[in-house]
Amino acid sequence: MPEPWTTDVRRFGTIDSTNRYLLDEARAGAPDGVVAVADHQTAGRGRLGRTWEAPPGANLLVSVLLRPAIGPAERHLATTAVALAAVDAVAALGAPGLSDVSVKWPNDLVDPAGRKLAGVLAESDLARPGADDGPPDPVVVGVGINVNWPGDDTELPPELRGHAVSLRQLAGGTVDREALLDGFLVALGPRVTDLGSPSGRLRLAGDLLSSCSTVGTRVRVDLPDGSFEGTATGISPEGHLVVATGEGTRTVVAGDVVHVRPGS
Ligand code: BT5
Repeated sequence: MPEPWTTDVRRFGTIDSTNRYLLDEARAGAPDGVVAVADHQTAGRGRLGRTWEAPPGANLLVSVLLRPAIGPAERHLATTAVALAAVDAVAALGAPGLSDVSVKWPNDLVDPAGRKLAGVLAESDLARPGADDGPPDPVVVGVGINVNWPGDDTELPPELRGHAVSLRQLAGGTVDREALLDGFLVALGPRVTDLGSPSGRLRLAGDLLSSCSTVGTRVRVDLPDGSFEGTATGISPEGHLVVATGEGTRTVVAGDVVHVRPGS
């Protein structure tokens, strides 16, 4: 069995948020390579103040502390590295039904029907940049993967019905969370190594392109100052989404993307 990326895995029964925990650890000087895993989060975070839902003991809730020596323009690739490790780990479970999971840019894992299987949240503390001669600034990347919840749509809150899916549903039976965590930590090693070199970062962007169901799709991009529509045509070397619109090409660094079905 290949080695896991780290052995510093801190386990929690109940915690507010594994991302919050590691951001605090990072502020206190914790090094690259700390992992936090929880059975239950009382304040699981999504992006933009949204929440991440998971009942106790059912799903994988894990965050990793990275200190990649990369500039702000390439920080998206930290999300990419973790999302690709999650895709790798799901595929490594080897169950039928789990090989068609893709990445919906910027931070979701989805099934072929577009239902959300997992979400990735990268947070950094750029208000407190590190000293020039200190370790690189931290980025905490958390992923929530729906493993054994929901068992079916009726278990979901109404707003998630038809929009969320679990590995259990896709595999047709319960899935071992520990095996998934082990696979994730193994898959993370080469992905994090890739973050540290220009050629590795190109590989991450290329692998994101191969795994990304957004590319080739008609999309609506929601930005803080408005929305626009176009066709997603590629991924930039920094991991950003390239969208062709009637007025030319736009590169999206951050935003919410909706896959628009023709005619909708
Ligand atoms: C995300 O945000 O998808 C990032 C989720 C990251 C969660 C992990 S768990 C470990 C670590 N610690 C944390 O505190 N967070 C991270 P976003 O793209 O904003 O999506 C959030 C939206 O997804 C919600 O507003 C719901 O609509 C939907 N959602 C919530 N829980 C879900 C679930 N279990 N499955 C599918 N969709 C869900």
